Amino acid sequence: MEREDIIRYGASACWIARGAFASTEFDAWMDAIPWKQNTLKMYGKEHLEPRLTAWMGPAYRYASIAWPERALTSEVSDLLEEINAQVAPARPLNACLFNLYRNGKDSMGWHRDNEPEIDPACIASVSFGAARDFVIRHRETKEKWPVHLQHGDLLVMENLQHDFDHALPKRLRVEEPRINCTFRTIRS
Ligand SMILES: O=C(O)CCC(=O)C(=O)O
Repeated sequence: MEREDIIRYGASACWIARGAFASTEFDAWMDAIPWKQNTLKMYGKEHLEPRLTAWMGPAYRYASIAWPERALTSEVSDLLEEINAQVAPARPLNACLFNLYRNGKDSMGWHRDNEPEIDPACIASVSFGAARDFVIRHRETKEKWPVHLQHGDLLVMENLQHDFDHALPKRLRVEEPRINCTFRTIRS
């Protein structure tokens, strides 16, 4: 697997393995995941998240959304095992947040994956379907690193959650759906 560095910044790193999972079929994942659209409560108002999501792993909470523990299916366990073998994080990844962007109107705003139960040492995501731009931004300097993620790409963020935010901006010309499976280590 060939690794392309996106960021090397002190102890923080982001790298990508292009097409590492390109032989995986988009439709298989579309059908295998129990997608739902959550409502986010922010400043006393409710908003539908601009994407569908699902969770497998120990109980986890972000913003106003609480995911109960849910066992990984065998397909997800197989993918997780392959990613753990390829990335070799110090503490194995054990959970997955799934995002389905139905088209380019769906998106994810600037955020960090910095909930206390997540080990920030390694977060690894795999994308299937439409190509989309993923952007990383340094929280202080505001420098940005855009990454064009395509079907089957593996993106790994190591110790990136303290100093950097990331986002998946809208791209109104994109008509096709995209799935992103973000594997994390939930500390017990
Ligand atoms: O869809 C993506 O590539 C980004 C997903 C993401 O930022 C997240 O799940 O925290």
